[in-house]
Amino acid sequence: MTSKTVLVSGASAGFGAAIATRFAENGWRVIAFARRAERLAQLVERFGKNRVHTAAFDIRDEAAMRAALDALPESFRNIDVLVNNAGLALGTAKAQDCDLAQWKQMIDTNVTALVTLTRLLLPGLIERRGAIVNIGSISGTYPYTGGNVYGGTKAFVTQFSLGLRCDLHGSGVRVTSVEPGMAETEFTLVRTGGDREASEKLYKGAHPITGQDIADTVWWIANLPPHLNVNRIEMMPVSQSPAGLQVARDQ
Ligand code: NDP
Ligand code: 8X3
Repeated sequence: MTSKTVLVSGASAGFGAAIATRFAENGWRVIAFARRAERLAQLVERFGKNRVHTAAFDIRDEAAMRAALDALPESFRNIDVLVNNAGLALGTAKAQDCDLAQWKQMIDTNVTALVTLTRLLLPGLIERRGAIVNIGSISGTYPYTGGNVYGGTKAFVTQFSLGLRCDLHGSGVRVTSVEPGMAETEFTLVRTGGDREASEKLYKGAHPITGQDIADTVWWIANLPPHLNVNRIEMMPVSQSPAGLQVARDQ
């Protein structure tokens, strides 16, 4: 059993819950962040307070983030691995029809909160020659109609991850951007404002990526020998592939 510590943002559902569970099952101490306290409490019920520490707050709230980090119990303070997973897509409308407030929420969550948490943890990660795993998306590489700002935030995550690699050169800190395609989580429920039918329809018969698949990947990355850095991983379900360009013609 290891005595290492991982911090997982967005650990109340989907990828984050699966990642937190995988690390806790394998003896790591897990710090789990998200807004829904009752979901985070399930991790504590399962693994106990010595293994899992939770903090329920909105990751867009920098003061709350700082307070949560300041309040970490002594045994959880030495974070070895940061998994920047909290994030969301809101809406699928074309840019010209989008709600500006939703765009700002995606940027605040997927970009601003991610860089804030990273910046606050960098000194400790450098001290411990730790690792950062950022959850990007194929939407940051392959644009699709209605992906607009969501895809933009994920392109940022990929490029920020690569930039961190440059800045952390020689520090021993590893940085990986994990960029999944279609995965069945609460993602589409959130994106559609709770439309369960739309969510089920999207994933039906597609054999999408699962939270377990992502947990396997992050677990593998975190446990690689210290001389190896996986820069980027792009993954899709076999059923999904990129689909070409569109042409608007004169009528
Ligand atoms: P889920 O909706 O299942 O989980 C999202 C997690 O992020 C939840 O734990 C949620 O917690 C947390 N979160 C969202 N907003 C906030 C906030 N303001 N403050 C704190 N926590 C927040 O989706 P996924 O597991 O699919 O998504 C995880 C990551 O994976 C996201 O970054 C997403 O963009 C990315 N991704 C998802 C793909 C997919 O197809 N599912 C594919 C590629 C990437 P709570 O609501 O309790 O706050
Ligand atoms: C989620 C994958 O293709 O729905 O990031 O944007 S996709």
